[in-house]
Amino acid sequence: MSAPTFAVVGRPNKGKSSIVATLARDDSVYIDSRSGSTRWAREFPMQVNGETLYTLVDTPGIQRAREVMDWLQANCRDASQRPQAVRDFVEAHRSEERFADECQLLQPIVDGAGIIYVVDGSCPYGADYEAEMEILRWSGRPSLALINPIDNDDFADEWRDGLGQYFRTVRLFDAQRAQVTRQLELLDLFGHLDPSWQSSLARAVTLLNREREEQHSQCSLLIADMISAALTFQVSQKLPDGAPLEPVRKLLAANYRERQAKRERNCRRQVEELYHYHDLKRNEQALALEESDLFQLDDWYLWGLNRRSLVAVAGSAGAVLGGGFGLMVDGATGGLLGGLGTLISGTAGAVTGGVGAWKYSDEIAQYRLKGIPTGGKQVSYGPSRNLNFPFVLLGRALLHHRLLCHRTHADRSSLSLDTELLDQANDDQRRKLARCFARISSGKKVEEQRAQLASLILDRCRAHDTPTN
Ligand SMILES: Nc1nc2c(ncn2[C@@H]2O[C@H](COP(=O)(O)OP(=O)(O)O)[C@@H](O)[C@H]2O)c(=O)[nH]1
Ligand SMILES: [Mg+2]
Repeated sequence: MSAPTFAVVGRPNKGKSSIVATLARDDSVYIDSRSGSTRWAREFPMQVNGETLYTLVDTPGIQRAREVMDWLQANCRDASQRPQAVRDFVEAHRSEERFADECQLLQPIVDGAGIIYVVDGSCPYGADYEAEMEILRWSGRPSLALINPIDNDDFADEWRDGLGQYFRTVRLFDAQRAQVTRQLELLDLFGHLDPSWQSSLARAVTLLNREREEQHSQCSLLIADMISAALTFQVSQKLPDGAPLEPVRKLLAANYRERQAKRERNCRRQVEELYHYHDLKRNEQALALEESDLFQLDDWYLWGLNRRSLVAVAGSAGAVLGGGFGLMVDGATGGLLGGLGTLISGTAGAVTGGVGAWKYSDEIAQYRLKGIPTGGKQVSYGPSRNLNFPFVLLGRALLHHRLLCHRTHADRSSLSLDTELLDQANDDQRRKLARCFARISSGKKVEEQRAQLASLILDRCRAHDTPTN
């Protein structure tokens, strides 16, 4: 059984190529605001694991419908001859420049493709569209019409009435913003247009759902890995006796920051690949870590936990870790800068309530200094004991995932991540997350904790596919 083919047809600039990009999940489909940029019909197969589930054909815009219709009427005796007349038209005009676009778009239809007719819901309906709809009807192929609300859906109702005269099935479908569930509904609809497509498209829906679940699952592992690595990350540098500490300190912090940023970028890229985005431009500021106000407690609510949540989280993380998350020797930075001898490390005492958390609040990580046998000292920076740090990483990764899930392959704007995070977690989820983070930080049952973290993230990933309208 061969996979169905759909020809996407309509006037120039109505979003045909956008619909192809969205439904074929292909960000290489050419989309242009200039009309008439598509001159040739081009096939885009939708594949899952190498199997083609259906094929979409992007076509040039219809421009000479009236002339085509005149020819058809002049060359057809009765309604039974109409599909043949359309075939004859293509045969007779194939080599004519004047009808090149029309022949290109009618060819896949006479070859057996189903028809997806696309109009713009922000432009008024007009009788001048009727010739092209009539031609499509003459072809006798199963068809449906999509109203793409390019700027708005102001004229959707009149389009529905007009289109309804020519197409049995008419749907509003936002070519650039339709969420996955809407896309799958459309496939299901195609399955009902022609009995011979039904089983192929039912299978397509099943496989696409399965693939989506697999993508979310892989994605949550990628994010969990990124956070785990970030939590245990440390940079260090040898310091000869008598050498000044300050330059090394700066260098380490810069190195730490750069590598954390790179880890995040890699994770974003891998997640995008997972969802078949190969060419996505992304605006995201690297985490400024220690230099910005981002990690000052008062601003954290934008990214991670606010004071109240932090108290809840600090308690449960502290309970897990006992002394491991110990209070810092006071005056972290001041102490280190003031005298080389001040070793900063965790000492006894659990984080109790919020107090300990406040202490960590202004530091993303601490420096440690220890003597080495061959002389000199080893300065290290990290791993981060900042309770909010993994929440910030998670928040950013989930924002990226959510935006990715809510976008289509037709949208060529850059993905802007510099927006406020919406923290959708409740206190219970936060506590669970905090416990995972704390255990990973302290090296306790890391594999198990990472799997647990991934499963907490997976729930959030799945939720991003819940339709928003
Ligand atoms: N805002 C918005 N723009 C769209 C939408 N669909 C298409 N466009 C834009 O309209 C122009 C033409 O789109 P395209 O898909 O190339 O139309 P085609 O000529 O019919 O293939 C492009 O600039 C698209 O970005 C949509 O749903 N929303
Ligand atoms: Mg196009």
